[in-house]
Amino acid sequence: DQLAQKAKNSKEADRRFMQLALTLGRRGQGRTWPNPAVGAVVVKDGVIVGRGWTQPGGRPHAEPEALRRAGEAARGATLYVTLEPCSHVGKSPPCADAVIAAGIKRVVAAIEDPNPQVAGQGHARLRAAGIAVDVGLCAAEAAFDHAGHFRRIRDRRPHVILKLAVSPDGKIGAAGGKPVAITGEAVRERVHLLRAQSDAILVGIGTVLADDPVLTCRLPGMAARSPVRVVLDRSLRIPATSKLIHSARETPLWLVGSELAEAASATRLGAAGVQVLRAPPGNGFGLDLPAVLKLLAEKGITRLMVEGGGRVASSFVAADLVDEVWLFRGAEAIGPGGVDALDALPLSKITQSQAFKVHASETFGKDTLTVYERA
Ligand code: AOF
Ligand code: ZN
Repeated sequence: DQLAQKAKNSKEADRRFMQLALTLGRRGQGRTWPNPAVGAVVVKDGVIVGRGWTQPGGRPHAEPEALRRAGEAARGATLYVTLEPCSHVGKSPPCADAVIAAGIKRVVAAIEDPNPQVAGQGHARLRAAGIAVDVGLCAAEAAFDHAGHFRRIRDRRPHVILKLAVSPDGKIGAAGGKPVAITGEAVRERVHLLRAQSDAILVGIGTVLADDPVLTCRLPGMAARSPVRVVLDRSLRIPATSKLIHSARETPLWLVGSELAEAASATRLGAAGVQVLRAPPGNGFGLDLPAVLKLLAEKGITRLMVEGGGRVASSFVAADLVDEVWLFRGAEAIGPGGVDALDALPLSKITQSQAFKVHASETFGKDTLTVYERA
Protein backbone atom coordinates (compact mmCIF):
# COMPACT_ATOMS: atom_id res chain seq x y z
CA ASP A 1 0.00 0.00 0.00
CA GLN A 2 2.93 2.26 0.58
CA LEU A 3 3.78 1.83 -3.09
CA ALA A 4 0.19 2.51 -4.09
CA GLN A 5 0.16 5.63 -1.91
CA LYS A 6 3.39 6.81 -3.47
CA ALA A 7 2.02 6.30 -6.97
CA LYS A 8 -1.13 8.21 -6.04
CA ASN A 9 0.90 11.09 -4.63
CA SER A 10 3.05 11.35 -7.72
CA LYS A 11 -0.06 11.33 -9.94
CA GLU A 12 -1.48 14.18 -7.89
CA ALA A 13 1.80 16.07 -8.18
CA ASP A 14 1.78 15.55 -11.96
CA ARG A 15 -1.73 16.96 -12.13
CA ARG A 16 -0.81 19.97 -10.00
CA PHE A 17 2.19 20.85 -12.17
CA MET A 18 0.15 20.43 -15.35
CA GLN A 19 -2.52 22.72 -13.92
CA LEU A 20 0.18 25.32 -13.36
CA ALA A 21 1.41 24.87 -16.94
CA LEU A 22 -2.17 25.40 -18.18
CA THR A 23 -2.49 28.58 -16.09
CA LEU A 24 0.79 29.90 -17.46
CA GLY A 25 -0.23 29.07 -21.01
CA ARG A 26 -3.41 31.13 -20.68
CA ARG A 27 -1.29 34.22 -20.06
CA GLY A 28 -0.45 34.25 -23.73
CA GLN A 29 -4.02 33.84 -24.98
CA GLY A 30 -4.94 36.57 -27.43
CA ARG A 31 -1.40 37.62 -28.26
CA THR A 32 0.47 34.61 -29.61
CA TRP A 33 -1.55 34.17 -32.81
CA PRO A 34 -1.08 32.53 -35.27
CA ASN A 35 0.65 30.30 -32.71
CA PRO A 36 -1.02 28.53 -29.79
CA ALA A 37 -0.50 29.88 -26.25
CA VAL A 38 1.44 27.07 -24.57
CA GLY A 39 2.60 26.77 -20.95
CA ALA A 40 5.57 24.81 -19.58
CA VAL A 41 6.96 23.98 -16.13
CA VAL A 42 10.30 22.32 -15.29
CA VAL A 43 10.33 20.35 -12.04
CA LYS A 44 13.37 18.82 -10.35
CA ASP A 45 12.95 16.61 -7.24
CA GLY A 46 9.47 18.06 -6.65
CA VAL A 47 10.64 21.67 -6.89
CA ILE A 48 9.69 24.08 -9.70
CA VAL A 49 12.92 25.28 -11.31
CA GLY A 50 11.56 26.95 -14.45
CA ARG A 51 8.30 28.31 -15.85
CA GLY A 52 7.59 29.54 -19.35
CA TRP A 53 4.83 30.46 -21.76
CA THR A 54 4.63 31.32 -25.44
CA GLN A 55 5.71 34.92 -25.88
CA PRO A 56 3.73 37.68 -27.67
CA GLY A 57 3.79 37.15 -31.41
CA GLY A 58 4.17 33.40 -30.84
CA ARG A 59 7.91 33.22 -30.20
CA PRO A 60 9.93 32.13 -28.31
CA HIS A 61 7.88 29.02 -27.64
CA ALA A 62 7.04 28.02 -24.06
CA GLU A 63 9.62 25.25 -23.58
CA PRO A 64 12.81 27.20 -24.35
CA GLU A 65 11.53 29.92 -22.00
CA ALA A 66 11.07 27.45 -19.13
CA LEU A 67 14.38 25.70 -19.89
CA ARG A 68 16.27 29.00 -20.01
CA ARG A 69 15.01 29.86 -16.55
CA ALA A 70 15.83 26.39 -15.21
CA GLY A 71 19.37 26.53 -16.58
CA GLU A 72 21.55 23.64 -15.34
CA ALA A 73 18.74 22.51 -13.01
CA ALA A 74 16.91 21.15 -16.07
CA ARG A 75 19.35 18.21 -16.20
CA GLY A 76 17.47 15.13 -14.99
CA ALA A 77 14.24 17.12 -14.47
CA THR A 78 10.67 16.62 -15.66
CA LEU A 79 9.05 18.98 -18.17
CA TYR A 80 5.27 19.56 -18.02
CA VAL A 81 3.91 21.11 -21.19
CA THR A 82 0.36 21.83 -22.38
CA LEU A 83 1.07 20.90 -26.03
CA GLU A 84 3.45 18.48 -27.70
CA PRO A 85 6.91 20.08 -28.13
CA CYS A 86 7.44 20.94 -31.78
CA SER A 87 9.75 18.94 -34.01
CA HIS A 88 9.86 21.09 -37.13
CA VAL A 89 12.35 23.74 -38.08
CA GLY A 90 10.00 26.71 -38.38
CA LYS A 91 10.79 30.25 -37.46
CA SER A 92 12.41 28.81 -34.36
CA PRO A 93 14.47 25.59 -33.97
CA PRO A 94 12.53 22.52 -32.75
CA CYS A 95 11.61 22.61 -29.05
CA ALA A 96 12.08 18.82 -28.89
CA ASP A 97 15.79 19.34 -29.62
CA ALA A 98 16.06 22.00 -26.93
CA VAL A 99 14.42 19.62 -24.43
CA ILE A 100 16.89 16.85 -25.34
CA ALA A 101 19.88 19.18 -25.18
CA ALA A 102 18.83 20.44 -21.74
CA GLY A 103 19.00 16.92 -20.34
CA ILE A 104 15.30 16.56 -19.44
CA LYS A 105 14.57 12.99 -18.30
CA ARG A 106 10.79 12.88 -18.54
CA VAL A 107 8.20 14.88 -20.48
CA VAL A 108 4.53 15.05 -19.50
CA ALA A 109 2.51 16.57 -22.37
CA ALA A 110 -1.23 17.24 -22.17
CA ILE A 111 -2.03 16.72 -25.83
CA GLU A 112 -0.56 16.06 -29.26
CA ASP A 113 -0.06 19.00 -31.63
CA PRO A 114 -2.47 18.65 -34.60
CA ASN A 115 -0.12 20.70 -36.79
CA PRO A 116 0.83 18.18 -39.56
CA GLN A 117 4.43 19.38 -39.27
CA VAL A 118 4.44 18.05 -35.69
CA ALA A 119 1.57 15.53 -35.15
CA GLY A 120 3.35 13.03 -32.92
CA GLN A 121 6.83 13.57 -34.33
CA GLY A 122 7.82 15.78 -31.39
CA HIS A 123 7.04 12.98 -28.95
CA ALA A 124 8.73 10.42 -31.19
CA ARG A 125 11.87 12.52 -31.30
CA LEU A 126 11.97 12.78 -27.50
CA ARG A 127 11.44 9.03 -27.07
CA ALA A 128 14.15 8.26 -29.60
CA ALA A 129 16.52 10.24 -27.37
CA GLY A 130 15.62 8.03 -24.40
CA ILE A 131 13.25 10.46 -22.69
CA ALA A 132 10.14 9.03 -20.98
CA VAL A 133 7.07 10.67 -22.52
CA ASP A 134 3.57 10.60 -20.99
CA VAL A 135 0.78 12.09 -23.09
CA GLY A 136 -2.82 12.84 -22.09
CA LEU A 137 -2.76 14.40 -18.63
CA CYS A 138 -5.48 17.13 -18.44
CA ALA A 139 -6.05 16.60 -22.16
CA ALA A 140 -9.62 17.94 -22.10
CA GLU A 141 -8.53 21.19 -20.48
CA ALA A 142 -5.65 21.59 -22.89
CA ALA A 143 -8.00 20.94 -25.82
CA PHE A 144 -10.29 23.68 -24.49
CA ASP A 145 -7.44 26.16 -24.08
CA HIS A 146 -5.92 25.31 -27.47
CA ALA A 147 -9.29 25.17 -29.26
CA GLY A 148 -8.27 28.06 -31.51
CA HIS A 149 -5.13 26.30 -32.72
CA PHE A 150 -7.00 23.02 -33.26
CA ARG A 151 -9.86 24.66 -35.15
CA ARG A 152 -7.54 26.70 -37.35
CA ILE A 153 -5.32 23.74 -38.21
CA ARG A 154 -8.13 21.24 -38.73
CA ASP A 155 -10.95 23.34 -40.17
CA ARG A 156 -9.13 26.42 -41.42
CA ARG A 157 -11.28 28.77 -39.40
CA PRO A 158 -10.95 30.39 -35.95
CA HIS A 159 -12.56 29.06 -32.78
CA VAL A 160 -15.66 31.24 -32.38
CA ILE A 161 -16.70 32.54 -28.97
CA LEU A 162 -20.09 34.22 -28.93
CA LYS A 163 -20.60 36.67 -26.07
CA LEU A 164 -24.16 37.56 -25.12
CA ALA A 165 -25.48 39.68 -22.26
CA VAL A 166 -29.20 39.17 -21.78
CA SER A 167 -31.88 40.22 -19.33
CA PRO A 168 -33.79 37.47 -17.48
CA ASP A 169 -36.41 37.73 -20.24
CA GLY A 170 -33.80 37.14 -22.95
CA LYS A 171 -33.41 40.69 -24.30
CA ILE A 172 -30.26 42.61 -25.20
CA GLY A 173 -31.83 46.05 -25.60
CA ALA A 174 -34.96 48.05 -24.81
CA ALA A 175 -37.78 48.86 -27.18
CA GLY A 176 -36.60 50.84 -30.21
CA GLY A 177 -33.07 49.46 -29.79
CA LYS A 178 -32.28 51.94 -27.02
CA PRO A 179 -29.12 50.73 -25.23
CA VAL A 180 -29.65 49.72 -21.60
CA ALA A 181 -27.31 48.42 -18.93
CA ILE A 182 -28.02 44.69 -18.69
CA THR A 183 -25.17 43.65 -16.42
CA GLY A 184 -22.92 45.44 -13.94
CA GLU A 185 -19.34 46.62 -13.63
CA ALA A 186 -17.86 43.21 -12.72
CA VAL A 187 -19.23 41.72 -15.93
CA ARG A 188 -17.83 44.63 -17.93
CA GLU A 189 -14.38 43.87 -16.57
CA ARG A 190 -14.71 40.17 -17.34
CA VAL A 191 -15.79 40.99 -20.89
CA HIS A 192 -12.77 43.23 -21.36
CA LEU A 193 -10.55 40.42 -20.12
CA LEU A 194 -12.18 38.07 -22.62
CA ARG A 195 -11.40 40.63 -25.32
CA ALA A 196 -7.75 40.53 -24.24
CA GLN A 197 -7.81 36.73 -24.41
CA SER A 198 -9.16 36.82 -27.97
CA ASP A 199 -7.11 37.36 -31.12
CA ALA A 200 -9.92 39.30 -32.78
CA ILE A 201 -13.36 40.65 -31.97
CA LEU A 202 -16.16 40.87 -34.54
CA VAL A 203 -19.34 42.95 -34.78
CA GLY A 204 -21.78 43.84 -37.54
CA ILE A 205 -22.03 47.31 -39.06
CA GLY A 206 -25.44 47.69 -37.38
CA THR A 207 -23.77 47.71 -33.97
CA VAL A 208 -21.23 50.29 -35.16
CA LEU A 209 -23.97 52.59 -36.44
CA ALA A 210 -26.10 52.18 -33.32
CA ASP A 211 -23.48 52.23 -30.52
CA ASP A 212 -20.25 53.63 -32.00
CA PRO A 213 -18.17 51.15 -29.94
CA VAL A 214 -14.35 51.10 -29.63
CA LEU A 215 -14.04 47.34 -28.88
CA THR A 216 -10.65 47.67 -27.19
CA CYS A 217 -9.59 46.17 -23.87
CA ARG A 218 -9.83 49.02 -21.36
CA LEU A 219 -8.62 47.26 -18.23
CA PRO A 220 -5.90 49.29 -16.47
CA GLY A 221 -2.51 48.69 -18.09
CA MET A 222 -3.92 46.32 -20.69
CA ALA A 223 -4.59 48.60 -23.65
CA ALA A 224 -1.86 46.86 -25.63
CA ARG A 225 -3.80 43.63 -25.29
CA SER A 226 -6.72 44.80 -27.39
CA PRO A 227 -7.77 42.33 -30.08
CA VAL A 228 -7.90 43.07 -33.80
CA ARG A 229 -11.31 44.63 -34.45
CA VAL A 230 -13.30 43.15 -37.31
CA VAL A 231 -16.50 44.66 -38.71
CA LEU A 232 -18.82 42.92 -41.15
CA ASP A 233 -19.55 45.89 -43.40
CA ARG A 234 -20.76 44.55 -46.72
CA SER A 235 -21.00 47.86 -48.55
CA LEU A 236 -18.21 49.62 -46.60
CA ARG A 237 -20.46 52.28 -45.14
CA ILE A 238 -18.72 52.74 -41.78
CA PRO A 239 -18.76 56.46 -40.89
CA ALA A 240 -15.40 58.23 -41.14
CA THR A 241 -16.26 59.85 -37.79
CA SER A 242 -16.66 56.54 -35.93
CA LYS A 243 -14.46 55.74 -32.93
CA LEU A 244 -13.31 52.57 -34.67
CA ILE A 245 -11.90 54.56 -37.60
CA HIS A 246 -10.38 57.14 -35.28
CA SER A 247 -8.48 54.47 -33.34
CA ALA A 248 -7.45 52.42 -36.40
CA ARG A 249 -3.83 53.50 -36.22
CA GLU A 250 -3.42 52.36 -32.60
CA THR A 251 -5.47 49.14 -32.72
CA PRO A 252 -5.90 47.21 -35.97
CA LEU A 253 -9.27 47.52 -37.69
CA TRP A 254 -10.24 45.09 -40.43
CA LEU A 255 -13.40 45.69 -42.41
CA VAL A 256 -14.94 42.85 -44.33
CA GLY A 257 -16.75 44.19 -47.37
CA SER A 258 -18.39 42.26 -50.15
CA GLU A 259 -16.55 41.71 -53.39
CA LEU A 260 -19.06 44.13 -54.87
CA ALA A 261 -18.32 47.07 -52.54
CA GLU A 262 -16.91 50.16 -54.20
CA ALA A 263 -13.15 50.30 -54.71
CA ALA A 264 -13.19 54.03 -53.89
CA SER A 265 -14.46 53.33 -50.36
CA ALA A 266 -11.71 50.77 -49.86
CA THR A 267 -9.07 53.27 -50.95
CA ARG A 268 -10.45 55.94 -48.60
CA LEU A 269 -10.49 53.46 -45.70
CA GLY A 270 -7.00 52.23 -46.50
CA ALA A 271 -5.74 55.80 -46.20
CA ALA A 272 -7.23 55.91 -42.69
CA GLY A 273 -5.18 52.88 -41.66
CA VAL A 274 -7.95 50.31 -42.08
CA GLN A 275 -7.43 46.93 -43.74
CA VAL A 276 -10.21 46.03 -46.13
CA LEU A 277 -10.89 42.35 -46.76
CA ARG A 278 -13.25 41.11 -49.44
CA ALA A 279 -15.63 38.21 -49.03
CA PRO A 280 -18.22 36.72 -51.38
CA PRO A 281 -21.86 37.68 -50.76
CA GLY A 282 -23.94 35.35 -48.63
CA ASN A 283 -26.56 35.29 -45.93
CA GLY A 284 -24.59 36.33 -42.87
CA PHE A 285 -25.06 40.07 -42.94
CA GLY A 286 -24.88 39.90 -46.70
CA LEU A 287 -21.59 38.02 -46.52
CA ASP A 288 -20.60 34.38 -46.80
CA LEU A 289 -19.70 33.70 -43.15
CA PRO A 290 -17.65 30.52 -43.70
CA ALA A 291 -15.63 32.46 -46.29
CA VAL A 292 -15.14 35.33 -43.82
CA LEU A 293 -13.86 32.92 -41.17
CA LYS A 294 -11.52 31.28 -43.66
CA LEU A 295 -10.08 34.70 -44.49
CA LEU A 296 -9.49 35.44 -40.80
CA ALA A 297 -7.80 32.06 -40.24
CA GLU A 298 -5.57 32.68 -43.23
CA LYS A 299 -4.51 35.90 -41.58
CA GLY A 300 -3.63 33.95 -38.45
CA ILE A 301 -6.66 34.48 -36.20
CA THR A 302 -7.23 31.46 -33.94
CA ARG A 303 -9.69 32.81 -31.34
CA LEU A 304 -12.50 35.05 -32.54
CA MET A 305 -14.91 36.71 -30.13
CA VAL A 306 -18.27 37.67 -31.65
CA GLU A 307 -19.85 40.56 -29.77
CA GLY A 308 -23.05 41.49 -31.49
CA GLY A 309 -25.55 42.52 -32.39
CA GLY A 310 -28.46 40.15 -32.43
CA ARG A 311 -28.44 39.58 -36.17
CA VAL A 312 -24.74 38.74 -36.28
CA ALA A 313 -25.17 36.44 -33.30
CA SER A 314 -28.11 34.64 -34.87
CA SER A 315 -26.34 34.33 -38.24
CA PHE A 316 -23.39 32.61 -36.57
CA VAL A 317 -25.63 30.30 -34.54
CA ALA A 318 -27.82 29.47 -37.56
CA ALA A 319 -24.72 28.66 -39.65
CA ASP A 320 -23.45 26.38 -36.84
CA LEU A 321 -20.25 28.40 -36.56
CA VAL A 322 -20.33 29.01 -32.80
CA ASP A 323 -17.99 26.87 -30.69
CA GLU A 324 -18.31 28.54 -27.30
CA VAL A 325 -20.97 30.81 -25.82
CA TRP A 326 -20.47 33.20 -22.92
CA LEU A 327 -23.99 33.92 -21.76
CA PHE A 328 -24.16 36.67 -19.13
CA ARG A 329 -27.51 37.18 -17.47
CA GLY A 330 -28.48 40.38 -15.73
CA ALA A 331 -30.99 40.64 -12.91
CA GLU A 332 -33.58 43.00 -14.33
CA ALA A 333 -36.19 42.26 -16.96
CA ILE A 334 -36.57 44.60 -19.91
CA GLY A 335 -40.12 43.75 -20.75
CA PRO A 336 -42.15 43.62 -23.95
CA GLY A 337 -40.80 45.26 -27.07
CA GLY A 338 -37.17 44.64 -26.14
CA VAL A 339 -34.59 43.43 -28.65
CA ASP A 340 -34.11 39.66 -28.73
CA ALA A 341 -30.60 38.34 -28.08
CA LEU A 342 -30.57 36.11 -31.12
CA ASP A 343 -32.85 38.14 -33.38
CA ALA A 344 -35.40 35.69 -34.76
CA LEU A 345 -33.86 32.64 -33.08
CA PRO A 346 -34.91 31.64 -29.56
CA LEU A 347 -32.17 31.61 -26.91
CA SER A 348 -33.05 27.95 -26.33
CA LYS A 349 -31.06 27.29 -29.55
CA ILE A 350 -28.13 27.51 -27.14
CA THR A 351 -29.46 26.83 -23.66
CA GLN A 352 -31.68 23.84 -24.52
CA SER A 353 -29.78 22.52 -27.51
CA GLN A 354 -28.14 19.12 -27.89
CA ALA A 355 -25.39 20.99 -29.70
CA PHE A 356 -24.12 22.73 -26.54
CA LYS A 357 -23.26 21.69 -23.01
CA VAL A 358 -22.37 23.76 -19.96
CA HIS A 359 -18.63 24.15 -19.51
CA ALA A 360 -18.57 26.42 -16.46
CA SER A 361 -20.66 28.86 -14.44
CA GLU A 362 -19.75 31.90 -12.38
CA THR A 363 -21.53 34.72 -10.58
CA PHE A 364 -20.70 38.43 -10.72
CA GLY A 365 -22.72 40.04 -7.94
CA LYS A 366 -26.34 39.90 -9.15
CA ASP A 367 -25.28 38.76 -12.61
CA THR A 368 -24.40 35.27 -13.75
CA LEU A 369 -22.24 33.77 -16.47
CA THR A 370 -22.73 30.38 -18.07
CA VAL A 371 -20.10 29.22 -20.55
CA TYR A 372 -21.33 26.68 -23.09
CA GLU A 373 -19.14 24.60 -25.36
CA ARG A 374 -19.95 22.30 -28.24
CA ALA A 375 -21.37 19.03 -26.91
C1 AOF B 1 5.73 24.47 -29.09
N1 AOF B 1 5.71 25.39 -28.09
O1 AOF B 1 5.04 27.34 -27.25
C2 AOF B 1 4.21 26.74 -29.34
C3 AOF B 1 4.20 25.74 -30.36
O2 AOF B 1 6.50 29.14 -36.75
P1 AOF B 1 7.02 28.50 -35.51
O3 AOF B 1 8.39 27.91 -35.65
O4 AOF B 1 6.94 29.43 -34.32
O5 AOF B 1 6.09 27.25 -35.18
C4 AOF B 1 4.71 27.41 -35.02
C5 AOF B 1 4.06 26.07 -34.69
O6 AOF B 1 4.64 25.55 -33.48
C6 AOF B 1 2.58 26.19 -34.38
O7 AOF B 1 1.79 26.08 -35.54
C7 AOF B 1 2.35 25.04 -33.44
O8 AOF B 1 2.22 23.82 -34.14
C8 AOF B 1 3.62 25.02 -32.64
N2 AOF B 1 3.47 25.89 -31.48
N3 AOF B 1 4.95 24.63 -30.17
O9 AOF B 1 6.47 23.48 -29.02
C9 AOF B 1 4.99 26.52 -28.17
N4 AOF B 1 3.50 27.89 -29.47
ZN1 ZN C 1 8.32 24.70 -30.24
